[in-house]
Amino acid sequence: MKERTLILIKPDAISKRLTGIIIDRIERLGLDMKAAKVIAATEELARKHYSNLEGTPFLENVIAFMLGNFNGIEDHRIYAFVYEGENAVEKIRAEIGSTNPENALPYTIRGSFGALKNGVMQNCVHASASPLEAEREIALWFKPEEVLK
Ligand code: IDP
Ligand code: MG
Repeated sequence: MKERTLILIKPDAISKRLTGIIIDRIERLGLDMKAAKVIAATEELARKHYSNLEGTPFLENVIAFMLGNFNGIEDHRIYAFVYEGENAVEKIRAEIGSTNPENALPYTIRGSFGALKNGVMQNCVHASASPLEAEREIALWFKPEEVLK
């Protein structure tokens, strides 16, 4: 089924200059980019985005990480994309690999470039975990008119 998904290139990947290689890997999945922006997340946006982590001991570190204030990362940018295509959610989740970079298969994005640092999984990329989550997240990061039909 054709579906949409939200991809975020996180501050760790941006500071490591991995943007090009990550977009290349995503493009090779055969999905279509429908929206793109450079954004410095507000704390409010980061907390809404990661509302599923409420109550976990690592939430505050994850928020700081997403704001570009963690482990010496001094890059506050996030690159946000909407991609669309057949089974987009599953295809991109397989390409990025497991949440913990230490468990991610070596050829995945997180397995290749991620790091576990001071208790935070600096895993380069966010991708929505389900079509329902994707629609919620796309509405957080984009206005409807910013996403091509
Ligand atoms: P996902 O990014 O693979 O969908 P989620 O469980 O939604 O994984 O967690 C969101 C983000 O929170 C992860 O990408 C990672 O940066 C961080 N995170 C998740 N679980 C842990 C943990 O156990 N320790 C430290 N950071 C974590
Ligand atoms: Mg998730």
